[in-house]
Amino acid sequence: MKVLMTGFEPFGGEKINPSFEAVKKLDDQIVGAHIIKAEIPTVFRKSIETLTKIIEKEKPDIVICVGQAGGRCDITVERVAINIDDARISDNEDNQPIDKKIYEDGKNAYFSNLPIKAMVKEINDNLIPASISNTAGTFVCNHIMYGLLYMINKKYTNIKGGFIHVPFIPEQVIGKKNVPSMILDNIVKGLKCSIKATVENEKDIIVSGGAIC
Ligand code: PCA
Repeated sequence: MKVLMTGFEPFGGEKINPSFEAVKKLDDQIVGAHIIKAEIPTVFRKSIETLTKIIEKEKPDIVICVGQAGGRCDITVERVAINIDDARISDNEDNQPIDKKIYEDGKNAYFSNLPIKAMVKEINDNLIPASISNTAGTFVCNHIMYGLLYMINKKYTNIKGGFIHVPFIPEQVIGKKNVPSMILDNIVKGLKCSIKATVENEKDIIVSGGAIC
């Protein structure tokens, strides 16, 4: 079993991105699965191209992309990616698409095919806060999640794939008021729990993870 874990380059003026910092620290072997780690440019299109090349080379069974969601207080397992780029800030190569479809021939949205509820449960059972998120935003994280699920839908139907957002780590919030953070070790543990849940749950569990608003 091969699991590809990706994190992003820093963006938006940050010096580090906790997503790749955490991915880098994962063991090479988790619950018997071989873990491959990669850093993805925080750039529209190029992010999907980079991911595609790695998938073609490594042929993973599972792909979990990870990104920073500054301002969120827990680890959020994303449910859905939508077919739109709408960038509030420029990416790392000064692209700022507004209301552009990611793929003209793609569906409006694709759902993660990871066992998202089992992932959240496993993280919470290990005493780390996590929840389901029903929006990955409209920046590069939604973009790559959509690109991954488009690829899975069209070509790599055996791959299980999806996306996790992680909070800032404490060093990023020094001097910022009322901005939550999570220590890197807990983010790493959370990712490890997600891998375990994905490897061990062919089908998702049925528990509520919904939100009223
Ligand atoms: N977070 C951004 C893009 C890269 C990252 O780590 C996002 O949430 O879209």
